[in-house]
Amino acid sequence: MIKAHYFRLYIISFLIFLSHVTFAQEKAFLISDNIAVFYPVNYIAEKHNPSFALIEEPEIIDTLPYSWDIKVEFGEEFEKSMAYIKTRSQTWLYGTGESRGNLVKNGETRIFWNTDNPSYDRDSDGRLYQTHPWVLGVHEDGSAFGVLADNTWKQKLSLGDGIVFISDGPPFRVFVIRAATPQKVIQILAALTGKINLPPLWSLGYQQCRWSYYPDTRVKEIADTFRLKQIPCDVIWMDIHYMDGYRVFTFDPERFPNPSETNDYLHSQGFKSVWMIDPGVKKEEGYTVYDSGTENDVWVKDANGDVYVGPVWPGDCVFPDFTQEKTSEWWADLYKDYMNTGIDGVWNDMNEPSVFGGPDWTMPIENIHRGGAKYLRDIHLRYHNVYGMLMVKASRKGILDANPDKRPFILTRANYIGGQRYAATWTGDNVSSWDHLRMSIPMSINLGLSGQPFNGPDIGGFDKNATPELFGHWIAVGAFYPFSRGHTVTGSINHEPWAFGEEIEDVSRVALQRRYRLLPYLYTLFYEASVNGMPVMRPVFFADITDIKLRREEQAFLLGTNLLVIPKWADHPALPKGIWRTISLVGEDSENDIYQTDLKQRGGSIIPLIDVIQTTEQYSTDSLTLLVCLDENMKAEGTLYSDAGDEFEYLKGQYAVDYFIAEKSGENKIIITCSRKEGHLKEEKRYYRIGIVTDSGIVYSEWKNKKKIEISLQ
Ligand code: NBV
Repeated sequence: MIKAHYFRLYIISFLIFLSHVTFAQEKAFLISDNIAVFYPVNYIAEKHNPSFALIEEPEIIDTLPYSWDIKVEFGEEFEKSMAYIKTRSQTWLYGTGESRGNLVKNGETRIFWNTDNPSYDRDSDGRLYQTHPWVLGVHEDGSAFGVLADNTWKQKLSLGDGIVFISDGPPFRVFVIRAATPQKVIQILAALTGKINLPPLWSLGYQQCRWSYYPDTRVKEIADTFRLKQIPCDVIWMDIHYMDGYRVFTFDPERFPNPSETNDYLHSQGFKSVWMIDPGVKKEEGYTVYDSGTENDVWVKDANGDVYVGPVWPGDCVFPDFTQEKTSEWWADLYKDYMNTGIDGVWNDMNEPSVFGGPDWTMPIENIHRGGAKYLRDIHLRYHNVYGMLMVKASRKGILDANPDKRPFILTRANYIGGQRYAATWTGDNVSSWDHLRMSIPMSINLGLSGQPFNGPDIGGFDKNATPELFGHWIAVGAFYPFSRGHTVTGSINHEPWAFGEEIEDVSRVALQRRYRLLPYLYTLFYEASVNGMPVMRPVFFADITDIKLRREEQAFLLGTNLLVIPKWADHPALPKGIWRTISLVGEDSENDIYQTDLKQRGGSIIPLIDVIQTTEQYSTDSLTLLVCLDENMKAEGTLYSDAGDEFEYLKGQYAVDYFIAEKSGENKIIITCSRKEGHLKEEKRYYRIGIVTDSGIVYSEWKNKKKIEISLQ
């Protein structure tokens, strides 16, 4: 109640504030047929850095044509810079990155100020760990646009009447994208801000975490239990308790006396390991990371020019100033010995940066970042929202330098739009509650609609204890998040798939077996994301952009274009018209099962499956099941991307895109043809089994070592 009251007051004062401002539209240019950039008249280029969001500075091709209908007007008031974009009355708004609440963002107001926000309730203004000053708009007819404020400063976004950005920084430019479909807008955003790098295949497997598994024998026990219970899993995570007194790049001599041996053990059981690194470095002479950082003069300074000191886990800490190139190089170098212990992936946490007891739970906005050849010297207020992004950029470089032949995997909590180029993300410290389970779906979809396809929440919920029922439902859905990791807070009950009794253990096993069977399809979606920026998890309305009844659907979601995931608890979900047939992947009967999500395959599609495996180390497409769901014309098609899984040879052509097509061949017969479309990967002698998806189940053929397979339909 109180929150709602304050929110109303806030909106009223905001509207009064806006009524004082006169907006003026200024210089505008075309960058391509679909992209325009708008500059306020008082834009001073020298006050801006090279864009953090964009991969490169785009070239202007023309002035804005008169017909361009989505315009940006600028204003300034009370030392704030503003941009306003009028929207049509029937416009559905999405995006805004990591945000709680509904899928559709109309009417929302929020602050972009990366914030350590446990349980998402530290503030009522919607701030979370990341900043994506980006809004996707969809008109009634399905045509769409996107608005990107190229601005790192603390800013407010209001979606009450049109789209309004109000920034604490100097006047900023705004990019506007227009296209026939929202899918196209997302692809153009990706062309501007970059795509994910193709992740290692293992990072698509299920991952198990808690704050924290220790000592090393407990880590092994968790790994062994997965194998013993035959629950598929690829990664075990090491949270902060592995460090020696929370000093980054160290290992506790008692809990983890021999990290290489721990990693070797995990590897021998087909697991990878991910270990945490935070930005705060313990201020302690004699600690090599602190000493070398001090020697290299890498720390953020306070307003008086002294090294800024703020408390985090290890006590008093200093913070690398990643705006200086030398700092990023120094930081990257730290990963060399660290990765040598056999660590596979890195988890950058607390990188808003979070400072205990600091103003807004971070460092003072007057702190100084010194910049250098590339970036301006300026206060923290300018750089706060890109601190995490700059950190993961440097981490990625270090990890790549240490293991040049492996694809880096980094998970980050804080980021900025475009940061998908460096790291995957999760949605921070959610709660073991039904609300947060439900909210995880629109959160994840909107991150995907903001350029970050590789994301997911903590399965089971982080804070508090999950109940068996909640955990069962969460893992049933969580098996289909792009990033699929179970995690929980220190002091909570155990949250592993077997921790809630036999029934939920079975539910978890089936859910994860379904994910692993779908890996060829999932890996192909990640490949697509790395090529054109399309999200892996998509809103249902992408299935039919003309059907406005789908625009608010946020319980069900799409994986790619061919698979619809409908949680058991979805209440009257709005589903797309046309042929969508339920599929069973491991013998589950989702119609009668009380936990497993309903999976529906789109008519006209072919989905490749492998058999159930326990780890992606066993991944092979030598035997492939093709689920063929015919459309009304008895046709279907699908693709499969393959490569070696964890190196860069694919960039030199060592990959394959296979194309499958099913077509009618005479009365009651169809022919499935498999052909290689792209890539130089050596063709294996592959065995295929065709599964024809019907309304009453899947009818399987024999395994055949052929590229053309004829099937008789009953
Ligand atoms: O490192 C401990 C936790 C971690 O488990 C969690 O996932 C992060 O979001 N970390 C935050 C710091 C403590 C938060 C209370």
